Amino acid sequence: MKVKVLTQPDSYSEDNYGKKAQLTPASLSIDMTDSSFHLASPSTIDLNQQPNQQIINEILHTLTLPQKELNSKYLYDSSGLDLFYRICQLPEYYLYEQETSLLANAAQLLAGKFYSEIDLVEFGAGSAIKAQYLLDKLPRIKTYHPIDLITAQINARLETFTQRYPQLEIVPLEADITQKLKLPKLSHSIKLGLFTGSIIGNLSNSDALDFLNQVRRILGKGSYLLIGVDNKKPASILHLAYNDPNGLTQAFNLNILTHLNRLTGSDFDITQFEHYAFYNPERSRVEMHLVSRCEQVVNIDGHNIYFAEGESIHTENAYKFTKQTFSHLAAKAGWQINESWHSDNSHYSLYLLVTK
Ligand code: AVI
Repeated sequence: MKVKVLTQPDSYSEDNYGKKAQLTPASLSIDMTDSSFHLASPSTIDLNQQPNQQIINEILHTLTLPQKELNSKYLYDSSGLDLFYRICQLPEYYLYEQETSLLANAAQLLAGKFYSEIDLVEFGAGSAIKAQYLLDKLPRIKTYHPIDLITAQINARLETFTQRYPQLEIVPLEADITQKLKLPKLSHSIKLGLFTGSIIGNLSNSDALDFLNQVRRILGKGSYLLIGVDNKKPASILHLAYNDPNGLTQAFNLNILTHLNRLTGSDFDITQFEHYAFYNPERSRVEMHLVSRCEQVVNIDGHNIYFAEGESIHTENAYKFTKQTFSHLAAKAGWQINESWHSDNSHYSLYLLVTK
């Protein structure tokens, strides 16, 4: 196995909470059944960094909008990531389990579909567990390009990969997948992208379009993208998935304030905020908010942020799709559906897109 680790200084040298530090899909590709994943470094923003003025300014700006909001990237400090891993194990949070079983089916079919050598490019690779479904079944994958903000998880896995895929060349790239990416030349005749976890749902429509456009440009004409998408479904199911009775999603959401306190020295009292997640049918998305339990003032870097009782901070969107809305989005970015796999209850889908 040959391994080269590339970094992308132009995006990576920005400060740790600058534009590059978007929600890190990378951190979300985790095999909950794999006991080693906890040992790998979490692929998330380093939360213990010194705050800088740019971060504080960004937070002050979004917390003084008429609808207060926080970028969902702040959900993913190491505690947030750990809570997310645990959410993935919950039966109410069907996404993870359904996607992995679809991936196993997809890998089987792709093995009979692709007869030439393949470059596999994974956007947000995390610990590369999901890629293993493909690598196990598709020996024609000759080069694997895991892209992640931090490649520590994949690096931690290299030893296993050496034994498991002795012929595979691995070229990790440290970069934020939502920023402009520069990959080395992809030399095999089939270019296959992988983007799992329904992370596409956490992007705004325009960011999702930018992302899909960028992937098409990187992989080139005739390339494929295997992507996991969460579907529209009865609100009660979504409600349960984002309001689990164990309170893990609540803890995950509230943790953003603890993270902010550590990051900016702010004095949020998390007992004075309440997790609130609901399906917004007009926008086809689950929205997560934190609602102030009382009238209160929070101090951030010497600035007082006023909260009325019942006022919320919007912390995350998770868009849900139908085949039609997803294919429309994909088409706008130059992709069309080539194959699709749907879970038995149609709650989750995996699409193989091909460039138009
Ligand atoms: C990472 N992302 C796809 C998850 C989602 O479902 O939107 C994050 C999450 N938020 C609440 N629960 C899980």
